[in-house]
Amino acid sequence: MDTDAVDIGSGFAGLYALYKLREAGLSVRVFERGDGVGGTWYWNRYPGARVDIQSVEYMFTKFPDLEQEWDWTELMPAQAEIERYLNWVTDRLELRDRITFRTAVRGATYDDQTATWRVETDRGEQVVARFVVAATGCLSAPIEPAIAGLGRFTGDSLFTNRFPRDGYDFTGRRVAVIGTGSSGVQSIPVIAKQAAELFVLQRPAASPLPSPNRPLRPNELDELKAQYPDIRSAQWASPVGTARFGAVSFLGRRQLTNILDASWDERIAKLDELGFAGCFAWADVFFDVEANEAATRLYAEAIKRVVEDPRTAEDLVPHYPFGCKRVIIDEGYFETFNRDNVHLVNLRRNPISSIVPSGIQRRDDLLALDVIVYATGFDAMTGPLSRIDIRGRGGVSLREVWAESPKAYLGLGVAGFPNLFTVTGPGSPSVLTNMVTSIEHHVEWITACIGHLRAHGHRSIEADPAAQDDWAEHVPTFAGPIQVHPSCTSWYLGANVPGKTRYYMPYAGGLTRYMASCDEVVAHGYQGFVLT
Ligand code: NA7
Repeated sequence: MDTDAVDIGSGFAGLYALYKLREAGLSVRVFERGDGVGGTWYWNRYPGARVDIQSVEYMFTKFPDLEQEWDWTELMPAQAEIERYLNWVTDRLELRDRITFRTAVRGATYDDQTATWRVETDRGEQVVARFVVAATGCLSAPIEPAIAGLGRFTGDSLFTNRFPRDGYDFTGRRVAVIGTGSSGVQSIPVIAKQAAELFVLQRPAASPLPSPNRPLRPNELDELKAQYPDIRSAQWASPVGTARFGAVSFLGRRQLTNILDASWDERIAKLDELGFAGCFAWADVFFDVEANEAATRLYAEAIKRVVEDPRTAEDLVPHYPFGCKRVIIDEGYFETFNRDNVHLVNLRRNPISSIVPSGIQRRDDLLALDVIVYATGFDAMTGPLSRIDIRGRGGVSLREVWAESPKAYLGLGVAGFPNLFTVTGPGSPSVLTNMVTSIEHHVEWITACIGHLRAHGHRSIEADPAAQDDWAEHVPTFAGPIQVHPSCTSWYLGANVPGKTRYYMPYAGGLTRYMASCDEVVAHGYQGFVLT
């Protein structure tokens, strides 16, 4: 063996895995395809990129000394500040020299005889390790949009999920943004301020809520730092790993009134009081499709209050249940459509036919452009690993296994793939919680598991297929009628990727309940896993 463990990726998960495994006495090699740390926060450097968790909670929670030294400047930090934080942590914890940058893992093959993995990189290096920790992230496999002629455009093509490192100056240019998920919605207001003309190419309308972001006030951070121990305890007791909600705080509050029991005037009064959030601050909206539709009608009213052109306002109303997709926060998204240089292009009415050298050909017209920005999303949760040629026992391909059924026991391990840990795999709560808190939990569980194997002389651990099936059946039971609604094309369901099995991948039962399940598995001698 060349090393005890290979850790793929150096975002929050990869860095923490490296730290914990090294602390546990393992030798670790980390491969990172970027030339810096940060993972999601390295690649997604598009204008306006920002997290929707409060800064003081979107950081590692297990370093009481270190956290006192780091100063956040905003309530919800932007990409650059998070990337700086992760670089600072990397250096403070002396992690950088274990990371091989600009090197992607291309394949990994399990050898049953030796219970080891042979990991191959795109630079031709081969490393044999007992364990592979896939800290590959949930949203790191970009989708190439299935649009004819993609490579033919002679202007600049940009992708939000691998945006140029030095930024891009849109000044004076005719720009199209394709996609109105988080990446589109966050970047559009910023690009609109620079571009000569901006065309927003919308397939489904977004349903964002205004961001409460602001600079932290003088002394505010000092006061928060003094409360860090309490904040951390509250985070770990919270089902979503965050105690100080921000953007969507009303979602966490218990609502008493049903929208379906309220008159139109009462609904409007809530809108007057809370703005966009008033559309969803009702008890029944997330559990009942009819109530959700009523909330969307109120949302249409909220849009009309902001967007001056009636046809644009109408086109911005979503046609799927609110909350089935990832909730988005925005900074001035709807207001942007009042600018003279911004044009909403409704693809439902007039779809894209192809990309042509001069721009985008739609069924009924040609958009002449200088720049196309693709904000078209990711093959979430399974994509990052399916794109690596991972071969488990008997040469079985993880890509093929997951193509049929994207499952992992506790989201952490897959039957047939011993000693491979999937830090935030399908079946983990990860993306429905504060990612950092979940990552810390998952990594600590994995580290303790490896410690147990070593202490008891085991060579391997592997999910039992029956336990994995039970877990895979259990996971979607927490998703309600809104999350799995037939009109929903969310990446949670894999519905944004043509041909992907439609299955609600993340565990929606909450982090605390999930942690209890993980503890129980351990208490019963790693029940549901086979140890050899
Ligand atoms: P999302 O949320 O998956 O959004 C991608 C958007 O791009 C969505 O509106 C898609 O429409 C649209 N899309 C995808 N392909 C096309 C084509 N071919 N033509 C037109 N429109 C298209 O990705 P984001 O990067 O914005 O956000 C991902 C997550 O990152 C987010 O949820 C946060 O957790 C952070 P569709 O819905 O597929 O019809």
